[in-house]
Amino acid sequence: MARILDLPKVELHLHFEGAAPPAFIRGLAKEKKTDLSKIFRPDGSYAYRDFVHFLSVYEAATSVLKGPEDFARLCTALMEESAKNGVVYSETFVSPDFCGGGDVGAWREYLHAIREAAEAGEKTYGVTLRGIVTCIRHFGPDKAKAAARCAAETAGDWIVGFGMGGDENMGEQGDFAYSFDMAAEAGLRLTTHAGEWRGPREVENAITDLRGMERIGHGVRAIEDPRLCDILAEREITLEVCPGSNVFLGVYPSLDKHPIQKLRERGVKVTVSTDDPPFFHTTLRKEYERLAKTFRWGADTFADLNRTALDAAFCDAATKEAIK
Ligand code: ES4
Ligand code: ZN
Repeated sequence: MARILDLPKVELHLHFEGAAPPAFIRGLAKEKKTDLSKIFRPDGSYAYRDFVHFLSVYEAATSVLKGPEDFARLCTALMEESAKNGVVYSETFVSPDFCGGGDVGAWREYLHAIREAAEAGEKTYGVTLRGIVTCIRHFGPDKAKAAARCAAETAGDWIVGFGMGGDENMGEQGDFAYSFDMAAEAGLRLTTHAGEWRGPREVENAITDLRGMERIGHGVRAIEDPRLCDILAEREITLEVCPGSNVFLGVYPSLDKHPIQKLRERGVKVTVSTDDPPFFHTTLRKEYERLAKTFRWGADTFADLNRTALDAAFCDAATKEAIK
């Protein structure tokens, strides 16, 4: 098991604010004299009932992250935690909606602070971090356009992708085509959350109604449609699978019922990530440990998952080469 847990890991699906430990958020709330007691349980963990409530608790927690400096501190905390888990490369979802409200000038200031922390963190912790600008589906297509504009203006060696998270039951993937097109034209690579709460049609919509989709966040419910699995396999669309998140939120009742193994067997490219680790009481090491036990995966399987993840990473070839 130690051989598996100590493997160098590549993580592709990690929400920046969702990586904030509850103690970190409580500390900021205290500094800012904000009462956040209703989002914490007596044991100090985040308190929410279901996914939609999770999103509102997430937004409440994020509300105490006020300026660029707070996001820089969070970046350092995230990288320290990633390093503890043996992560060598990580892509994280950052949202202009939480960093200046979609204003390009303000976003640049937040991004500058985050990047400075990421560069320092790379030296201190040996983790390479890249950003995926992420719009939030339940904020609607207009807010998504503002996020895409921020993404397009800052596309480059650090902001490497554009994505969408949020409530999958709100609107349709195609409502956001303008934003995804704008991001793609700026050279950004694309991913979107799909097939977590809605079924396989949502994954199909993501790859047909949005041009150039290369990865899908979650995407696990594609397993319900064998023909769709064949298409994903053939097009080498990579799923950013977050098994612990899916089980914690009740998408599947337990890990042994999770389709990650079946997706692999069908030839779909899958990777493993944590989503919002402290919210789901997980870490990447815990994910590996549970997967190894449940599916009897050995070090070779995990090495394969990490190769797939590095192949599907949105950074440039030189960065990948330096990680190998
Ligand atoms: C999410 Cl917008 C957002 N933030 C954090 N986690 C998420 N999962 C799905 N959407
Ligand atoms: Zn997610």
